[in-house]
Amino acid sequence: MKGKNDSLEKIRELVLAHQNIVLCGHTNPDGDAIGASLALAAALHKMGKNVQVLLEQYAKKYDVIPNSNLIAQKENVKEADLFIALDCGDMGRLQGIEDIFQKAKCTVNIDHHASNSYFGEYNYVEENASSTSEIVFKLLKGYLPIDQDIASALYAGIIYDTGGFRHSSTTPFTMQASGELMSYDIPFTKIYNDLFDSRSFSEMKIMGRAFDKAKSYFDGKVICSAITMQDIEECKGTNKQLDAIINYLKGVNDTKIACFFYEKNEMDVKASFRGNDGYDVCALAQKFGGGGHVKAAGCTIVAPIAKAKEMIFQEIEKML
Ligand SMILES: [Mn+2]
Repeated sequence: MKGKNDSLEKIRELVLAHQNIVLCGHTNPDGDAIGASLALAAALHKMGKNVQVLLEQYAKKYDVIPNSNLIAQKENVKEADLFIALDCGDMGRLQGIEDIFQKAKCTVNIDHHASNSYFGEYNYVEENASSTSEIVFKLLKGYLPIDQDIASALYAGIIYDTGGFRHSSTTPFTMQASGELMSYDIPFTKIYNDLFDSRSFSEMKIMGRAFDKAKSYFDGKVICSAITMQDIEECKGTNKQLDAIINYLKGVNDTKIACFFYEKNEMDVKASFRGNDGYDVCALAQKFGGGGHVKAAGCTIVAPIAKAKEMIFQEIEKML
């Protein structure tokens, strides 16, 4: 599956050569997808490009990331001369906008997921990068504009994907880049607090529900919880408020693999996984058509929760 990378120079050339540019982050966007997309969009906008960003609606905590005015509704998106997918591991992550991607004159895929399928005409995938935002920083630095808002967006993306510089994907370069971004006088305390330590009342209630329903399996090696559409409704929340739960499950002492399931709709169950050292949950997710990183991955399964869980647990048992 591994493809060949084009250079960042080549991608800069493409950006300079095109005027109507559409950017998009993955479906159900997270801090990195939003940060990378809005940062690159703002830089291109500053250069006088016509930029439109496609991002699905996201949780309020991400409002700390500037330049959301560059987000366009899908219906209003003109034909793209250049389409840049950010933080998308495969075509499936471009949910609902594959048609715009396919009609674009030129396509670029910038990402850091190990499972990336090199679906762009041009590709830059660095699986050792902490985040797509870190790659966008490299793309911009010294060549394209960076200002306080762009720096804030990139910093937000980096801290989001590294869990605040904790995950093993954090490198000396991650810290150098973040230090440099900090020098733009960004509100780093607010960014951190908004991303990691703020939530709506309904989100807190859903978290409580998920923790209450959590169960321990395989002598505590696996912690699993599941949330139904009914749970979400009873807590007056949405399924955009579930991101934080899995990390708490993983934090239970001696957990090897954490699983979190939720009902996306009547048909589909979304499964998220976290693995501790030596447990490759990306390989697990790939068995069900998903992907991600070695220690953090996910997939969507067309089955009721109980059935999805049974299928996943059959695979997990082999891994333990
Ligand atoms: Mn990412």
